[in-house]
Amino acid sequence: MQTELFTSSDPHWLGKQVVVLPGFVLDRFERLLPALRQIVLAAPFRNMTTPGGRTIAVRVTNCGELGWISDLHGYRYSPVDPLSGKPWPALPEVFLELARSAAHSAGFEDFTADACLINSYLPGNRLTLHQDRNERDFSQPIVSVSLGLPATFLLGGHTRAERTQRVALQHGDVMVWGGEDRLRFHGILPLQDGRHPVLGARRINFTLRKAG
Ligand code: MD6
Ligand code: FE
Repeated sequence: MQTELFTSSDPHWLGKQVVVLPGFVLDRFERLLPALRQIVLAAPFRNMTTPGGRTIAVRVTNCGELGWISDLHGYRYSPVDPLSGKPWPALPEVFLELARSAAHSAGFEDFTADACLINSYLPGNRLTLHQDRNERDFSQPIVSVSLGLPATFLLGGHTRAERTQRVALQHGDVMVWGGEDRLRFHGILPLQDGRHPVLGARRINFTLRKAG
């Protein structure tokens, strides 16, 4: 089982400032999982609504000083979980260290995340092409961690119409992107059915950001 072998291989550059670090989190997974469980107990996964009134199929939660939210008033960051009225759970040390070290591997020094958006996908769920532009400072990278079922990530260009490349993301992979690639369109194809030995029939992605 890959989670026991801690298999990782060479970085795979998809653009000037987008890189996949295969298996980068595998040796931290045992510490990461209990931290993730604690977060989800305090701030459960939930479906949010788009500003247009549609339900977002992928369920989300957050940790950190700021959490990404969406409702009829728009997409934005909030220091408070709207479900509980309380601050989001703190960013665990293992997340912060992972973010800093993955960013460093991609050439971004001194990255300090203050927000972490956690997505939970069930088979069939997809994420349509979008840009991440609710953060204040686009010079800061985003560190994205994939756990559970594999997914196909679509990496596009700076306009929605540009062609996309397909990137296979496996359990334990980390993608880091920033700089000139920070505002590229991207999405996730519908999740294929399957079962991960630890996480079951789902994929969890979390993205570490400097939002404020
Ligand atoms: C996902 N990721 O992998 C969705 N956004 O499930 C994202 O939307 C994303 O991976 C910004 C930066 C990195 C990402
Ligand atoms: Fe995104």
